[in-house]
Amino acid sequence: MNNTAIARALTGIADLLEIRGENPFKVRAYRRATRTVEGLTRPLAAMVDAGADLTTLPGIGRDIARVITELVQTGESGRLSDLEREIPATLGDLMRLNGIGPRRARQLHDALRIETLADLRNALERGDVERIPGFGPKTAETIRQSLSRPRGPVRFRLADVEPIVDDMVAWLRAAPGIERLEPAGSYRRRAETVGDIDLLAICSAPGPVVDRFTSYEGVSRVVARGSTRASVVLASGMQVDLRIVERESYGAALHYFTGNKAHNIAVRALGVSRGLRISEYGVFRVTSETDADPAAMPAMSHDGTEPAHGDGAGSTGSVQTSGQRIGGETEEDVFRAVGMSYVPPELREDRGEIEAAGRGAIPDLITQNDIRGDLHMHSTWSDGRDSIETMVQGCVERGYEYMAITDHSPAVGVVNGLTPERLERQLREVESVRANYPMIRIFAGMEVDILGDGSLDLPDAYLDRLDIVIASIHSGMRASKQAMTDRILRAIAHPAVDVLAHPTGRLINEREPYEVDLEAVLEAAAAHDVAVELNARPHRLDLCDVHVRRARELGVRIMIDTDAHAVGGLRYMAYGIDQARRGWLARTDVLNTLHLPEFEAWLRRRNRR
Ligand code: DGT
Ligand code: CA
Ligand code: CA
Ligand code: ZN
Repeated sequence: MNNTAIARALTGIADLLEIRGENPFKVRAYRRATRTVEGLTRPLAAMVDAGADLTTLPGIGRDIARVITELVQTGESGRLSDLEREIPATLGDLMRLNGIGPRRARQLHDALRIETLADLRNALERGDVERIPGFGPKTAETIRQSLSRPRGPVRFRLADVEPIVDDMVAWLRAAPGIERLEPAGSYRRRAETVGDIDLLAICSAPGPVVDRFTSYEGVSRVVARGSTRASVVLASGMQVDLRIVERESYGAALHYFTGNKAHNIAVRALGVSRGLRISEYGVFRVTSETDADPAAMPAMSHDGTEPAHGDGAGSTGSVQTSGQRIGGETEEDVFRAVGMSYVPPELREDRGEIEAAGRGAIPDLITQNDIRGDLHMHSTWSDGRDSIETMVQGCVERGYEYMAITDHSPAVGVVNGLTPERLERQLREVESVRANYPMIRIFAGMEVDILGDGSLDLPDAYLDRLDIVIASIHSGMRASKQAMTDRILRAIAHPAVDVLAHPTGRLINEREPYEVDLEAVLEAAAAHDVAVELNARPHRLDLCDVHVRRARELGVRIMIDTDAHAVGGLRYMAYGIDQARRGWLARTDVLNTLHLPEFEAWLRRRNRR
C-alpha cells in the first residue's frame, strides 16, 4: 500500500469519526496524520518493513501508527471497516461541499440514504434535500452551486499575485482614514499558490474605503459588499476579500485570516483547554458554565457552526465577544494567551509549529540578508538574455560575495548549450570579466544535463576545469520511477557534481513532478555531500517547502538559487527564501549563506581541485 492510499484511508477514518460526532481531538489527530503522510518522501511501507518507529513522525501517535502498520501489512484497517459498517466513507466527499458539514452529511445519509455525490445530485433534483429538517431551500441552493462548480479551483502562483497585491494595497492606502492595511491568508503565509487574496484594514471611515476598493480599475465584478467588508473578482478571475476591523481586534483578525484553517483550529482548541475563546474579534476569558463546555465550542467544525466569516455582510457578533476580553490588538496577544511563542506566518500550516512554539522551539528562519551568493544563472552563452558582465553587475548590486555563471550543456538542444569548444571560449570571457570585478568572486560553472543513462553531458576533463557543476534533468522525464531514480543516483555519485538542480522537474500549474524516489535521492545527496537546490524561479520552486524540510532532516545541504535567465531574475531569490522559511530552514541549513572562504572550502571538499 503506497502513501497516497494510506493518506486516503486516514482521511476516511477522520471523516467518519467526525460524522459520528466523536471527540474532535481524535478527528484532528487523523487529519494531521494525513497531512504528514502526504508530505512524506519515504514510503511508509518501507519504514514499516524496516521496523522504523512511526511515532517519531510529526502528528503520528501510537494509535495511528498501529493503523498505518495494519494498512501496510494487510491492505486494510479494522478501524475503517468498523466505521464503514455504519456509514460509507464516501460521505466524506459530501462534507467537502459548501453548506455540508459532518452533521448534515449524517442527516443526508440517515434521511435519504445518500452515499455519494451522484446520490446527492439526484436528491437535489427531486427537491428532497430542502425538505430535510434544518436544511431549507437556501441551504439546498448553496449545495447545488457548490456541486456544479468546476473541479479543481484555479490557484495563482505567488509571484503572479504579488504585483496585484502591491497595486491594490497602494490604491487603498490613498483612501482617507486608512490606519493599517495588510494582506493576510495564504499570500501572507507565502504559500506557493494563492486561491484568493485577503486584505485586512483598520480605518476611521470604512464606507469610503469599501467604495474605493470596489472601484479599483481591475475589478470586473463585485461579489459582495457591506459596510465593513467586500469581495470583488478581478479581470484575471482572482477574487479579493477586504475586511475592515476595529483596532482592538486587529491582531486577532490578522491571525484568524492568515490561517491556515488547520492552524487556527489547533490554536483555538488550545484556547479552549485554557478556558479561553479565541475568535477573529479577540481573545476572551470564558465566564459562564455553558460557555466553558468544549462541546459547545465552535472550534472544530466546518459546518457553519464555527464563528464564520460567511458571505453575508453582517457580523457574526455577540456570541464571539462574550466573556472578558484579554487581548486581540496584536497577533502576539493570541499566541501569548495559549502559551506559544510567535509563529511566523510561513510556518502556520499545522505542521508541528503549534508544539514547537509551545516549547519555544521555533527555528530562527533564514532571511534574504543571509544570502551571500547565487550559484545558478544563465547568460547569452546559452538561453539567458543578458551578458555575463551584466549578470555580474546584478550580483554586485545585490551585495553578493560570490556567484556562478552556469550555462546549459548541449543536450538541452534548443537552448544553444555549450559544447566543449564554446565552453573554452566562455571560460576565457569569465576570466576577463573577473579582472574588472574584484569585489565579487565569479565562479565558472555549468548546468550540465543528466543524460538518459545518468551520465553527464560533458566530458570529465572539462568538468574538472569548472569551479562548480550543477546537474539537472531537462528531458526524458516520462521514464519509470526506477529509471529516473537510478539516473539521478548515478549523477549524484559522479565526483564532479556539486549540486542537483530543480530535483523534481515540476512546473507549478504546468507540469507534474517526474516520478522519482525522492527519499533515495535525498539520502544519496547527503551521503555524497552533493547539495540539493531550492530553485527560486517562481514557476519552479523546486524542491518545494515540505521536501526542503525533509532534506534538512536528512542532513542534505540546501542551496537556494535563482536560475536567473536575465539580470531581473536575480530578484527571484526572495521567492526561494519564502519557501525555505516554509520548509523551516535556518541560515545554517543553507549553503550559500556561507562567507566566501567557507563556501570555497566546501567546493574543494572532495579534494578534486
Ligand atoms: P487560499 O485562499 O485558498 O489560498 O487559502 P487561504 O488560507 O488564504 O484561505 P481563505 O482565503 O479561504 O481564508 C483565509 C483564512 O481564513 C484561512 O487561512 C483561515 C481562515 N478561515 C477560513 N475559513 C475558516 C474556517 O472555516 N475555520 C477557521 N478556523 N478559519 C477559517
Ligand atoms: Ca485566501
Ligand atoms: Ca478568502
Ligand atoms: Zn538553469
